[in-house]
Amino acid sequence: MGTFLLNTLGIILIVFVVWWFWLSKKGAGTAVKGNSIDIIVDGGVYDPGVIHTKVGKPTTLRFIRKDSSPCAEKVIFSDLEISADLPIGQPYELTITPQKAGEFDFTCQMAMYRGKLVVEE
Ligand SMILES: [Cu+2]
Repeated sequence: MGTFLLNTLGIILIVFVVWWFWLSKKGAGTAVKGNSIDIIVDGGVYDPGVIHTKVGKPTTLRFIRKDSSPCAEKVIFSDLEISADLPIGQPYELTITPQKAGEFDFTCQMAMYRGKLVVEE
Protein backbone atom coordinates (compact mmCIF):
# COMPACT_ATOMS: atom_id res chain seq x y z
CA MET A 1 0.00 0.00 0.00
CA GLY A 2 2.84 2.39 0.88
CA THR A 3 4.60 1.68 -2.40
CA PHE A 4 1.41 2.21 -4.35
CA LEU A 5 0.92 5.58 -2.69
CA LEU A 6 4.50 6.63 -3.42
CA ASN A 7 4.18 5.57 -7.06
CA THR A 8 0.94 7.48 -7.38
CA LEU A 9 2.50 10.58 -5.86
CA GLY A 10 5.50 10.14 -8.15
CA ILE A 11 3.30 10.02 -11.21
CA ILE A 12 1.35 13.07 -10.10
CA LEU A 13 4.63 14.91 -9.58
CA ILE A 14 5.88 13.94 -13.05
CA VAL A 15 2.64 15.08 -14.65
CA PHE A 16 2.89 18.36 -12.80
CA VAL A 17 6.50 18.93 -13.85
CA VAL A 18 5.64 18.16 -17.49
CA TRP A 19 2.74 20.56 -17.32
CA TRP A 20 4.85 23.23 -15.66
CA PHE A 21 7.71 23.10 -18.14
CA TRP A 22 5.84 22.58 -21.38
CA LEU A 23 2.11 22.92 -21.37
CA SER A 24 1.85 25.97 -19.15
CA LYS A 25 4.06 27.90 -21.55
CA LYS A 26 2.28 26.99 -24.74
CA GLY A 27 -0.62 28.85 -26.17
CA ALA A 28 -1.34 31.26 -28.95
CA GLY A 29 0.72 34.02 -27.45
CA THR A 30 0.15 37.71 -27.01
CA ALA A 31 0.39 40.35 -29.72
CA VAL A 32 2.20 43.59 -28.94
CA LYS A 33 -0.34 46.41 -28.77
CA GLY A 34 1.11 49.74 -29.78
CA ASN A 35 4.87 49.43 -29.54
CA SER A 36 5.42 48.02 -26.10
CA ILE A 37 4.46 45.09 -23.95
CA ASP A 38 4.91 44.38 -20.24
CA ILE A 39 6.46 41.04 -19.35
CA ILE A 40 6.26 39.92 -15.73
CA VAL A 41 9.25 37.84 -14.59
CA ASP A 42 8.14 35.76 -11.65
CA GLY A 43 7.71 32.20 -10.42
CA GLY A 44 9.80 30.66 -13.18
CA VAL A 45 7.79 32.07 -16.07
CA TYR A 46 7.70 35.07 -18.31
CA ASP A 47 4.14 36.32 -18.51
CA PRO A 48 3.27 36.49 -21.32
CA GLY A 49 5.74 33.92 -22.52
CA VAL A 50 4.99 34.06 -26.24
CA ILE A 51 4.98 37.48 -27.85
CA HIS A 52 4.04 38.27 -31.41
CA THR A 53 5.45 41.21 -33.31
CA LYS A 54 6.30 42.14 -36.89
CA VAL A 55 9.43 42.49 -39.00
CA GLY A 56 10.72 46.07 -38.92
CA LYS A 57 8.51 47.13 -36.04
CA PRO A 58 10.39 48.66 -33.09
CA THR A 59 9.11 46.63 -30.16
CA THR A 60 9.78 47.57 -26.56
CA LEU A 61 9.76 44.65 -24.16
CA ARG A 62 9.27 46.01 -20.64
CA PHE A 63 10.59 43.35 -18.30
CA ILE A 64 9.13 43.69 -14.81
CA ARG A 65 11.18 41.42 -12.60
CA LYS A 66 9.53 40.33 -9.36
CA ASP A 67 11.61 37.23 -8.73
CA SER A 68 14.63 38.22 -6.61
CA SER A 69 16.43 34.92 -7.15
CA PRO A 70 19.64 35.13 -9.22
CA CYS A 71 18.00 32.80 -11.71
CA ALA A 72 15.88 35.65 -13.02
CA GLU A 73 18.54 38.30 -13.24
CA LYS A 74 19.47 37.98 -16.90
CA VAL A 75 17.45 37.74 -20.03
CA ILE A 76 19.23 36.36 -23.08
CA PHE A 77 18.11 36.34 -26.70
CA SER A 78 20.81 34.00 -27.98
CA ASP A 79 19.77 34.10 -31.65
CA LEU A 80 19.73 37.90 -31.62
CA GLU A 81 22.93 38.22 -29.57
CA ILE A 82 21.18 40.36 -26.98
CA SER A 83 21.47 39.99 -23.23
CA ALA A 84 20.48 42.27 -20.39
CA ASP A 85 20.49 42.43 -16.61
CA LEU A 86 17.05 42.91 -15.13
CA PRO A 87 16.81 45.09 -12.03
CA ILE A 88 14.28 44.37 -9.31
CA GLY A 89 11.56 46.91 -8.61
CA GLN A 90 11.98 48.91 -11.77
CA PRO A 91 10.99 47.94 -15.29
CA TYR A 92 13.74 47.30 -17.79
CA GLU A 93 12.97 48.33 -21.35
CA LEU A 94 14.55 46.47 -24.20
CA THR A 95 13.70 47.72 -27.66
CA ILE A 96 14.17 45.33 -30.54
CA THR A 97 13.50 46.01 -34.20
CA PRO A 98 13.34 42.53 -35.73
CA GLN A 99 15.08 42.26 -39.07
CA LYS A 100 13.68 38.92 -40.11
CA ALA A 101 10.73 36.67 -39.48
CA GLY A 102 11.07 33.68 -37.20
CA GLU A 103 10.82 32.48 -33.65
CA PHE A 104 13.42 33.75 -31.24
CA ASP A 105 13.72 32.18 -27.81
CA PHE A 106 14.66 34.20 -24.80
CA THR A 107 15.72 32.65 -21.51
CA CYS A 108 17.45 33.34 -18.24
CA GLN A 109 21.08 32.29 -18.05
CA MET A 110 20.16 28.75 -16.97
CA ALA A 111 17.23 28.49 -19.38
CA MET A 112 14.76 27.90 -16.55
CA TYR A 113 12.77 30.90 -17.64
CA ARG A 114 11.74 30.49 -21.27
CA GLY A 115 9.97 32.82 -23.60
CA LYS A 116 9.60 33.28 -27.32
CA LEU A 117 9.44 36.28 -29.59
CA VAL A 118 7.47 35.36 -32.69
CA VAL A 119 8.26 37.71 -35.58
CA GLU A 120 5.83 37.72 -38.47
CA GLU A 121 6.15 39.23 -41.96
CU1 LIG B 1 17.54 30.92 -14.38
